[in-house]
Amino acid sequence: MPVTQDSTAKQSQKVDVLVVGAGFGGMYALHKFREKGLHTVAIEAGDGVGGTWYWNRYPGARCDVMTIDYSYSFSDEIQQEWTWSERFCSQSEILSYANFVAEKLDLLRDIKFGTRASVVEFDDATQRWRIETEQGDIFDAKFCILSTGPLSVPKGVAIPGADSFEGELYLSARWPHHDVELDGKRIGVIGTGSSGVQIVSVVAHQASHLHVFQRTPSFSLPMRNQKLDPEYVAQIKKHYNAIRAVTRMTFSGGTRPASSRPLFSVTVEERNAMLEEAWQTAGHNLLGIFSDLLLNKDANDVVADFVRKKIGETVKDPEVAEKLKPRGEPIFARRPCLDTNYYEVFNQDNVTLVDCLTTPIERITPKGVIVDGKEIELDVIIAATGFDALTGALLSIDIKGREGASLREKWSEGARSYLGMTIHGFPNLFTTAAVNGPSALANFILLNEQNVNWISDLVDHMTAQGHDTVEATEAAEDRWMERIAQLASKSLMPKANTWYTGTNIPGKPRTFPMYAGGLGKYTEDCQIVANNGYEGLTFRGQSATPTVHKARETA
Ligand code: N01
Repeated sequence: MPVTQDSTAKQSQKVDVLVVGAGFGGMYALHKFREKGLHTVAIEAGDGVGGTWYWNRYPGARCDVMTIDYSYSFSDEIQQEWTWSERFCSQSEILSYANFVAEKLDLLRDIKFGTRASVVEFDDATQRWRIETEQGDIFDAKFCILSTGPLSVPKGVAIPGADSFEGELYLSARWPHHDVELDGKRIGVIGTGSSGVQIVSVVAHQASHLHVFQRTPSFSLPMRNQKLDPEYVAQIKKHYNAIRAVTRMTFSGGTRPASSRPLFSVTVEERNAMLEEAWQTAGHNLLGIFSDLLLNKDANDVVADFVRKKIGETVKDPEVAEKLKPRGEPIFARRPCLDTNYYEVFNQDNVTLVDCLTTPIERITPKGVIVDGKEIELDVIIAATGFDALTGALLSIDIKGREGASLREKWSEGARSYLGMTIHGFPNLFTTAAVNGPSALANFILLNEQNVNWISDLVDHMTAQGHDTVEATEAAEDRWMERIAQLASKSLMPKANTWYTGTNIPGKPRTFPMYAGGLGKYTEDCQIVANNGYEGLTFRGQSATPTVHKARETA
């Protein structure tokens, strides 16, 4: 594809690797490729590192993966130097960690902040990528790595009248960087996914009155957060590398329990005791104490009933409790929330639950929100309405591959790629922790490390063999997509209307575009591809004819 005249007129910066995004994936990619001696530059739309933790600074923002797992494992020095204060850390502590790593690795000098990629275009003549930014930069790169994150494009407030609101309106995923005074205000929170649940649990104690606008209720489990005991931290640090070696091969990429015991293999009394223990110690353990909760609907129903019972026991008003109980979708098919006293706040006199399933928000007015024909007056609206997930950030960029082929067109019926890292028709372009890999189903930091390491090994292989470009074959991509579909077909996760399936965005094709076999199995799949001489990839050298490495049938 010849580059446009307009573009050629501008001065471009030539690099070996251009990384888009400076969240945990982009930061590690920058470090890894720079360490190889490749001239690597990252661009980042925000004004700092941290990705999701840079943007999502809403009240109560906290990670639902344990901190001992949710941190880089590639550097023992970083592991030993950094000490987490809590079992599940706050956004501000995670952002401090990202900045600590950026400083430690001296990353900032090669990141261009406030810079958003707008066009990423392959030049067939030079076999290189041209990356244009909204700010007018042009990069000319041999490799382009898109670490744009699965949850980085907020859905916004698609409710009529939102622009007319005269109070303060905040998006949870674009929370301002200045202090927001919420004490004593009339607040409305729209959305009850992970973000909304965390916000509600905090602002209920600040608001003069809080209205929670809930459409689909989420299952929320008690986080049971706690300060980390120094002796425990010392033990973790002593054995960190061994712990990481194990967690990398688990389903989630974390140290939480993962049993091989099906739910109906124990007596009713035994399973009730196990469910109760998980509820009392750490709600996220509920997913791991039995092996079949994502596979067997009857087993899943038992856990869903258990959580519904807990909601009923916590919320005093039976009508409110009933509305808070999720029904019609398996538990864990919608990502479960982890909370601190979420259900308890509905016992407060200053908290009202508005059931938007029976009485949807009709419109937003200058003074508040109209529901069921009545205006609820508000000073502040917080929209925690979710994201155009998995594909939103990639498709917000105009990506054109060989012969001008458009990624938006290629993905019009759903995202297609190989291993969630490389796309047929888009040579030397890589995605990390992206769609068609485990993505948000796995510990995001360990997954990013695995992806970047795999891509790095592939680039080493190309250098050794004298190859200039690499891309997935169409056949390998087809087989990988069959594997994604086959794994999803065994799981209950595709059965809900969520950002997992794309149904939260009107017009988006319904798919389940994540690898549902777990991080460990995925890592094995990627390793097999490498061990078999990078099967399923086509390499081209400057003088050589294309070398196609045929993919085997995946199991
Ligand atoms: O977004 P969501 P999120 N009127 O899509 C509702 C990660 N995360 O930002 O389902 C009324 O889950 C919508 O209702 P419905 C985590 O992976 C992690 O909360 O469309 N309601 C839903 O209730 C998570 O899964 C952490 O019926 C409207 C909500 O908005 C992912 O991010 C913290 C509406 C959106 O929920 C996304 O979570 C936060 C409307 N017009 C996020 N439009 C942690 O690590 C939308 N909704 C803890």
